[in-house]
Amino acid sequence: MSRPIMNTPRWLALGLSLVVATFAGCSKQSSSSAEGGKAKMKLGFLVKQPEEPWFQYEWKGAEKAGGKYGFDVIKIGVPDGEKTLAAIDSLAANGAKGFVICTPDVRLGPAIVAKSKADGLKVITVDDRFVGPDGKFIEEVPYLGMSASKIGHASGETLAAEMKRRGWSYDDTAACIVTFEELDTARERTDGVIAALKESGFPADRIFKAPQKTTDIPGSLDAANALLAQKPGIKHWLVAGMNDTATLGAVRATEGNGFAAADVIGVGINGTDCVDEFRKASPTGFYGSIYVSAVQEGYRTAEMLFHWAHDGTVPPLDTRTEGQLITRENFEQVLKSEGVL
Ligand code: FCA
Repeated sequence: MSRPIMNTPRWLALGLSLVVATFAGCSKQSSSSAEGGKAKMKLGFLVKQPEEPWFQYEWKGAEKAGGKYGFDVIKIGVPDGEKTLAAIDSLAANGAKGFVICTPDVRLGPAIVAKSKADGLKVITVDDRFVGPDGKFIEEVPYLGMSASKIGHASGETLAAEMKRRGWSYDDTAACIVTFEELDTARERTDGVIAALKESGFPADRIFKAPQKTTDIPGSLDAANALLAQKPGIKHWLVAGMNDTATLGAVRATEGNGFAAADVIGVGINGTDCVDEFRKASPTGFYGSIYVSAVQEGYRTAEMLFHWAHDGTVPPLDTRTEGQLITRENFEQVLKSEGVL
């Protein structure tokens, strides 16, 4: 390399060395961290449904932690198993130290763990906990997620209280609970809703499950439509599901079947995916949501992963988050104070 430069005219050699110096400076600058000089740590944050505001807020929280501790967050949407495994390889190729994941399918857990081990990456699960071949949770992988049953209970209690406030009778009211029982956190939430309704005195034989095939609005709309078609003669509907999307789809189904907003009480979970709904000029059947902080979940999991990779602090294996009711009346205030809006 030195020979051609030695034979090059002085002006060109000077120009070349300037170019080399500039590039060296650039790359040093872009990879240096707040700690000074060292390459910035890279951590992945993989989510199953990047189109859901919930997951966008988790990313926001992870980036906040990255800003504080000086690491880069590599955000990847992983809607299926193939994309998940490819994303893990690409993280390893990019020099990442580990990743937080909400997997598209909890049964991918063993494959994700095996690939991460082979690639030397640390893994933390958020929201949806890995399940092993024996059907049990893979407990050695650190997990952070909702206190699902408790949050489901809060949703059911809200339905019961609002029904009471509206003075509806059990005789012409029924509950449509959109379920996705193959996912544990979802089943625990909807079981919690149903338990709370029963505890409030709501008749068990008027609580109907509507299983959704996909966890999006079309999936819950279809599920609720099928149920509504089978249950004529109901005047008022209580509607709930594992998240805002599940409840929103079912509320849309009640509208499509001719129910007025005043005859429907829908309660979601997440509190992040119902902002547009609350902002509508007139109230819909979507009454409230049990808000859980996605920003905090993203921040805390990314922070734990950073400490694990940086100083070897192994994260707690099971961390649960709490929820609070938001409605059209208080959502702006709560979400603003949480830094979501
Ligand atoms: C699951 C749901 C998300 C969110 C999260 C905490 O992954 O699909 O909407 O509720 O749990």
